[in-house]
Amino acid sequence: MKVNRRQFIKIGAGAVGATAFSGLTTRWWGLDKDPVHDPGTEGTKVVPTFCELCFWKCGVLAHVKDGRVTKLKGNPAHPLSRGKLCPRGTGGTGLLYDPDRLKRPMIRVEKRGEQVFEEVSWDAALDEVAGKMLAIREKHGPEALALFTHGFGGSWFSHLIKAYGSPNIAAPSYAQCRGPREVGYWLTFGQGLGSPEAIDMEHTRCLVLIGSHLGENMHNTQVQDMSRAIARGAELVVVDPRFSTAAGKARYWLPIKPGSDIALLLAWMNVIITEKRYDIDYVEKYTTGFDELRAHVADKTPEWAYPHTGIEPERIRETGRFIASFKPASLIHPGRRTTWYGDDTQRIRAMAIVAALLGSWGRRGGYLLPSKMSLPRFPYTAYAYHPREKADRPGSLYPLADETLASGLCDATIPGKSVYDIKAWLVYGTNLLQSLPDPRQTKEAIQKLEFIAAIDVLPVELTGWADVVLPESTYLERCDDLHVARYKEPFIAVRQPVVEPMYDSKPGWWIARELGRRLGLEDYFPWKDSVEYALARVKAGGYDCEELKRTGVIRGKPVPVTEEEGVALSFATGSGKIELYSKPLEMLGHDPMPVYRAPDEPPPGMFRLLFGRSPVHSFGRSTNNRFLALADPENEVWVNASVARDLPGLGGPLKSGELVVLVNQDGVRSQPVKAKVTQRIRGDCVYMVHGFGHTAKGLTFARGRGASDSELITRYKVDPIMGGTGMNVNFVRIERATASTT
Ligand SMILES: Nc1nc2c(c(=O)[nH]1)N[C@H]1C(S)=C(S)[C@@H](COP(=O)(O)OP(=O)(O)OC[C@H]3O[C@@H](n4cnc5c(=O)[nH]c(N)nc54)[C@H](O)[C@@H]3O)O[C@H]1N2
Ligand SMILES: Nc1nc2c(c(=O)[nH]1)N[C@H]1C(S)=C(S)[C@@H](COP(=O)(O)OP(=O)(O)OC[C@H]3O[C@@H](n4cnc5c(=O)[nH]c(N)nc54)[C@H](O)[C@@H]3O)O[C@H]1N2
Ligand code: SF4
Ligand SMILES: [Mo]
Repeated sequence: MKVNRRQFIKIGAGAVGATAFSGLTTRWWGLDKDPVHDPGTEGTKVVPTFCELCFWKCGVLAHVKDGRVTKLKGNPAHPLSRGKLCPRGTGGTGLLYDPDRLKRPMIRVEKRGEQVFEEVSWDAALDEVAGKMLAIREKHGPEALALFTHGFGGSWFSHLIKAYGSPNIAAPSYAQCRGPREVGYWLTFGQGLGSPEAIDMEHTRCLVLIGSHLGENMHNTQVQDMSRAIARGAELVVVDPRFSTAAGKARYWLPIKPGSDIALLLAWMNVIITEKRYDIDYVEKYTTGFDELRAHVADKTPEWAYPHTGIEPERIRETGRFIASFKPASLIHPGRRTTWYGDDTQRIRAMAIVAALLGSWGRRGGYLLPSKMSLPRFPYTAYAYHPREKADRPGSLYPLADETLASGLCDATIPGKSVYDIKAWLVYGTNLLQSLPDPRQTKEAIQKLEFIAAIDVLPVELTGWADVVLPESTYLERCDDLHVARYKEPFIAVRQPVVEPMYDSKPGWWIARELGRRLGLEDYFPWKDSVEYALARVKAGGYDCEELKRTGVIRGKPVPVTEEEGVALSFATGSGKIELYSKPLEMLGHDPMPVYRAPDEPPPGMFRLLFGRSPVHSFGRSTNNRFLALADPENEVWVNASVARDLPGLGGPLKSGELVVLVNQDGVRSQPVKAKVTQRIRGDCVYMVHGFGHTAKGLTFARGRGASDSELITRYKVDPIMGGTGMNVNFVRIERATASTT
């Protein structure tokens, strides 16, 4: 689609706003009343729905005029958007009208990965997929098929695959994202955080961000809460090897040596305990293992932590005291993508233990106790019982993992690596070649498959390797299941079709049902369409369907969420208390309390590769979005300014804007990418935004723009507690791009 001049100017203004963000402005960019990305005009029809540009699910008011979506605004009635969207959400029309969208079903005609397909009818494509699924079930059993799924529409396919009989369903949002966090908090407090996290950033007096880079990570509600808290005078402490956007707002920025957070956290515990700055009554009443913890950290002084973390003892002492002075309204943000170094569950445990010492779990300004509205499930035939264990962790290697490991299912596809082999993949809404570590290994696994089908909206790297590609309608063209949120304010939200599906795309519910019919599973799809399905659930729950359609959301009654509001704190751990000392970890042969072990040092001349988010992009899913690309068309590699002056082998100082190639420890070379020479990062690491450097032919805009961190992540450290893949363990050297590499 062409972007007209007016839109361009408005979006261009957004890019200016982005630069100003880290400066003096107190308004968080992109969440202002007049969203900078707002490209369009008022509609003659406004349809409430919810966003899928990321997984946060903000409420959207979609304006429609003459059959086109003209503007996306935040729904004021929706607890996650409160009338505002993040820049990605406002730019959602850039996906709907992306000229590169998958338009028709396709069957591969050349070798896998060559990206040569033939367009076919839906009947031909569905017959092919169902035929292969029946053959796999016949030959190897249903569990030989794995479903990889990410995104809200994936629920239809999870249902299909459970009915088909496979337990192997996984998303990269667990073992590659928040898995260690869920397990670390669950081990400590008996409960994970889930999504959206119920944390009271709005009322916190001191927010501590350990790597979490809110402001670049644009989870809308949290950015709004952080912005309000700061406007109210709340303090911010940021621990990050890089001067993040949030660091620009912070009282303290601690430029920690990558991978040494456990040392800092142990030293904070030392200060808080030896100086009796913890919440004595809370610790007495609710925790177990305090004496062991006190002994464990007795020698973990700030002086001990200094050489590990690079943070001066006085700074550690001062910040430890500072954070404790706001207890219990002192919030250690739990983070989200916590798969960093392989010791991640232990780092999260250390964060949770500090939170417990501060008494902030279940307290105002700390962690809230969320609830969910009750909504009956649709009455389906029960799934048949299948006795085989999941293939992702043979012999229950990671008994504490509470979801399936996507990386484990990929491993199990290489013959002989698991209790049985995975032979076929169905991939819904996840670009595994960018989201699983070591894409070389993912390709090797794909080559072993008897069959692979992908359901996506864009021709990404992964769909290029599929045998059959099924084009889904975007979130603005379909209705999905209801979002029943477990949150501080419980609510139920609906995704309604805003416009008719474009091209020959079909909504996921239809694709799943049509496959179900061909597999003899029609009993599991006893509804006409997803609207009938959703309304049946709403009616069964006793809620008002008309209200939901009109406003997009039904809000539950406010319930108490803190001890101050009358909730009696209880903990679903073995001891019924907050476990500072973890017996389950001890029984499984792990450290019962976090122990610091130094990560490997970068080899001489190399730098640790770190990565994160652009405020206007979601992973690789939005880098082909022409609207969002106007604000951020390509990524850059952040290189420390002092280091850039004297890089080995470069024959002269490196300047911002020069093209470089990163070469990792295994000799893998990145695409050429611009250097950003800056004081805002430590000298032992480099940093880039994830999701660029696409190679898929069909992404005519994003292809070849910037570099891909994923290509360089050929190594990872597996978390021995839950199987997460720590991905911050790769090193790169920097070469100037030569004519032959550009
Ligand atoms: N190297 C590296 N790896 C990472 C990360 C990283 O930062 N660096 N981050 C990790 C994290 S935190 C996460 S959560 C995961 C995320 O991993 P993924 O979920 O794989 O994220 P994306 O790469 O955005 O892939 C999403 C895919 O969904 C498609 N899609 C978008 N909307 C729809 C839709 O409505 N329907 C369908 N069917 N498809 C749709 C997009 O076109 C794209 O192909 O990756 C993890 N892996
Ligand atoms: N705009 C936007 N927002 C998003 C997303 C998106 O794609 N785009 N994705 C969403 C998803 S699924 C997730 S999981 C989150 C991810 O966002 P977060 O959970 O906030 O961040 P991470 O990816 O874990 O970490 C990135 C930050 O950690 C710092 N870091 C790296 N190594 C270390 C270390 O050793 N110690 C410390 N203290 N810091 C370190 C990096 O410099 C960087 O600032 O973002 C969410 N929000
Ligand atoms: S945070 Fe942004 S991209 Fe994510 S759901 Fe909300 S508006 Fe959409
Ligand atoms: Mo994530």
